[in-house]
Amino acid sequence: MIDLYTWTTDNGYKARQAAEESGLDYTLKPVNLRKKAQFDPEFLKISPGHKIPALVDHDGPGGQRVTLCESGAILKYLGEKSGTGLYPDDPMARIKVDQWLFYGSATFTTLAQQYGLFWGRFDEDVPAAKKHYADVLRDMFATLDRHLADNEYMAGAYTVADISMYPDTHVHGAGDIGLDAYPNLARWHDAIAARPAVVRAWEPFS
Ligand SMILES: N[C@@H](CCC(=O)N[C@@H](CS)C(=O)NCC(=O)O)C(=O)O
Repeated sequence: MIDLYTWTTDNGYKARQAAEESGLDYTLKPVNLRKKAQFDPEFLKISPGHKIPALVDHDGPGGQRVTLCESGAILKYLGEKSGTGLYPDDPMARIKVDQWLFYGSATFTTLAQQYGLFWGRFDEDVPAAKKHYADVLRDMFATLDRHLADNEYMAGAYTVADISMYPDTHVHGAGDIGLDAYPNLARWHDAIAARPAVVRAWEPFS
């Protein structure tokens, strides 16, 4: 059984989507970031940098207990453990999945979060930063749109690479940036949004 520590943020939804797609048994453990629950000493043992998502797998490799943080590592772990092809076995297929999974974790979400910070959460109005991150987000949307013109998904079949970029595309595609200028990205987004596992992953905590 897996305990999945998460909250209603982009990285949190990535982990929930991967857990739902994996078909593995898991228990949702909400970590209320508004109440600073990520600083609970017990949670810090799992996620030393006080960030969701994180997981505990009580039946990891060799039956051992595994703790893991970082959404990219969690997506890869769940994809690999599930044997569903979400993280493929074929070394050639993995190379491109890794490329886009790292892009999603290290570049896309990290920069999209700065857009969200300056446009939605910063008390001070900083026009230069707002313009910079809006340009950066549009450039990343254009990058994905060009790639998806010739590819159904980011790296062959539907994989954790797609999961790593869906939440920020979903959130910002519904906002001021929109998806109208990015038809291939919109097609990809809508196909993923329709997946039953994705619908379940975005349901409110019960
Ligand atoms: N690189 C990390 C980033 C995780 C992250 O930024 N988590 C945020 C929510 S999306 C968080 O837990 N923030 C709370 C904090 O930093 O105290 C990942 O991909 O998992």
